Amino acid sequence: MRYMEGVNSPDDLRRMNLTRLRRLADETRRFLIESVALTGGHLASNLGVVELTIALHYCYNSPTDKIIWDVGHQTYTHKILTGRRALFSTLRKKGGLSGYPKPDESPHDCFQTGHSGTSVSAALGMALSRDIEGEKNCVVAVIGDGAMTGGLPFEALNNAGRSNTDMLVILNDNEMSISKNVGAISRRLSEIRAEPAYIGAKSVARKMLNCLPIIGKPTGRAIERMKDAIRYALIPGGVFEEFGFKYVGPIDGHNMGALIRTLKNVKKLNGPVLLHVHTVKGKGYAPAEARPERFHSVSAFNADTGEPLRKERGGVTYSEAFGAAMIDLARKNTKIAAITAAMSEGTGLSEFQKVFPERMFDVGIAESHAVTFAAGMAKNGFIPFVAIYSTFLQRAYDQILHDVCLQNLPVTLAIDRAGAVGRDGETHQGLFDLAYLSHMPNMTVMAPKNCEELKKMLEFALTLGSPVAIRYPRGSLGVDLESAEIRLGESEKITDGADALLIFLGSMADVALQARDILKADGVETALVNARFVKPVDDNMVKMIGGYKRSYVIEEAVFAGGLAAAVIARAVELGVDVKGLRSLSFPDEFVAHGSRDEILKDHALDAKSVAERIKRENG
Ligand SMILES: Cc1ncc(C[n+]2csc(CCOP(=O)(O)OP(=O)(O)O)c2C)c(N)n1
Repeated sequence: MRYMEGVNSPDDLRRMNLTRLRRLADETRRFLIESVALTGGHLASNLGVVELTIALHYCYNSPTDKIIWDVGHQTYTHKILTGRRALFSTLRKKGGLSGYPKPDESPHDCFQTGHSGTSVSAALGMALSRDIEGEKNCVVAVIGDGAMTGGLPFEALNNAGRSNTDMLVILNDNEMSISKNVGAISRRLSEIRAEPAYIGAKSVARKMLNCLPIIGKPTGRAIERMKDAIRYALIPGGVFEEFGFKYVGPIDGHNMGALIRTLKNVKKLNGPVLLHVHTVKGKGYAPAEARPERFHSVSAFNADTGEPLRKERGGVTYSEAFGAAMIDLARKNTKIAAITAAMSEGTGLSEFQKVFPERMFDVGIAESHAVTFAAGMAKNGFIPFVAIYSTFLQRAYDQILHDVCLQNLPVTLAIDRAGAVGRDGETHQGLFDLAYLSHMPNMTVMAPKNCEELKKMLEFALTLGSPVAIRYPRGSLGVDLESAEIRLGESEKITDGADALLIFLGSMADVALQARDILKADGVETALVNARFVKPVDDNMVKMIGGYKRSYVIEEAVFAGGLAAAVIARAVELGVDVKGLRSLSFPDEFVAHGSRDEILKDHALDAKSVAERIKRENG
């Protein structure tokens, strides 16, 4: 029998010796590869933390002790050890296991994550409130070196370092974000890992610490303080010590014995401690070790070769079209620059990076900074395009409002993954961007119906000389239609129809066209309009509503602040009767994981449901 089968909770781990724990790590790694090969999911980050997760659950008593996983994409071993191994065939499927920590799923998931950089703040909140209550549990944040390129972890370190509360931050340093990590902190970490002086200091410190009793009951605060002092004095942790953390490390994150020994020792230190663990992203699976960025998030693949089982749904993706259009634009205009927040691959900018390295900026996982950085460039005469996923741009609300819109700067936000993103679930749905953008003065908000129209919108953005947001979905959902010239605040009529009016926004073009065809076959003639603009919304389009008994606005976003809301607001101003208007959008709630098609169907936003509703209400 595999050791894995006998582990259904962290308690089962504590009955195992080191040899068995190591065997368990091997089995877990094998299981992860085979399981993710079938379902898809995040692989490389998970393979990197197998030993660390086992050691953490061995040394800490979850859920009484709190382990907070930054981003949360690396929690598969945590899920396996906390009784969810049998659910792995349902990973990221509708109704199945989430790909991220989810308190609804298990008491061991003590904090929901999905966006990077939140763990240290949350851990500090838990630690300080614990202190007020006089409770004794431990709080641990596990954060990657990629996440440390963001500002939030440093705000938290700054706050925690002076708090003197007992908490542990584990820095899981694998030298990678999704791609190779960037920036000064990353460089400093590699220096710490490499410098022999540090290694020497570490072994001196270890010898001295070994002379003192470290296992068993503490023998008094004096010894503890002395140990702390030795450690603090001899082991340089650079920036972390300045923040007021005791720095321990770097240690090998794949050496189970060292991990357990160190965690046990660290538990005895007082105040905030940062443990620097060095791991290998993709560890133990050759294809993932060789190309960790490709195995960061994968669809189903052949476990023997690492090759994908299916090709992605055909056609050029919006991200690819964006990247290609950017190269074209940058060739014609030397002031154009591209900015990404650690997602050059995902946003389609890898090729731009090669062609125009001096005009491409990967700022790390720092979306707020990306936007204000763009504002600075724009103020200096440049024309920056900031490519960020809809869900992550939520981070930059004030920077868009206060730094870009207030100064009316020519910054274009290229908002990728807008709409229902599917398997990543609640934390990643791109359903809120219209809501957070459409009320900003000076902002123009657009959405294209296909890649060709995206290119036209990017060109059009250049002519405006003011803030622009263009939102487009994941993949290649566009419809095969020509695009008329773009004019500010003008929609595009696709078909006439006397029975009902269906206005669609960007990514819902395919659903709208299919619904129109179903209705036509049933004898219902539907007029179709491509809204193009959410802000400014087209007055003529709004006025069309007055001519129909029933009209519909369909969009891949929440109702509040979206196209339907904008249409209604404008209709009130224009005196257009909107009694017959119906909104087909997402409700005021979080949308869980599932495929995009399933999510649309569950919200009656698929072509069949839309057609049935229009027919029912117009029959
Ligand atoms: C705010 C935010 N921006 C971007 C992402 C996309 N993202 C997911 S994981 C990741 C890299 C994280 O690197 P690191 O923290 O080092 O963890 P690792 O994957 O290396 O374990 C990125 C950029 C995110 N989750 N949150």
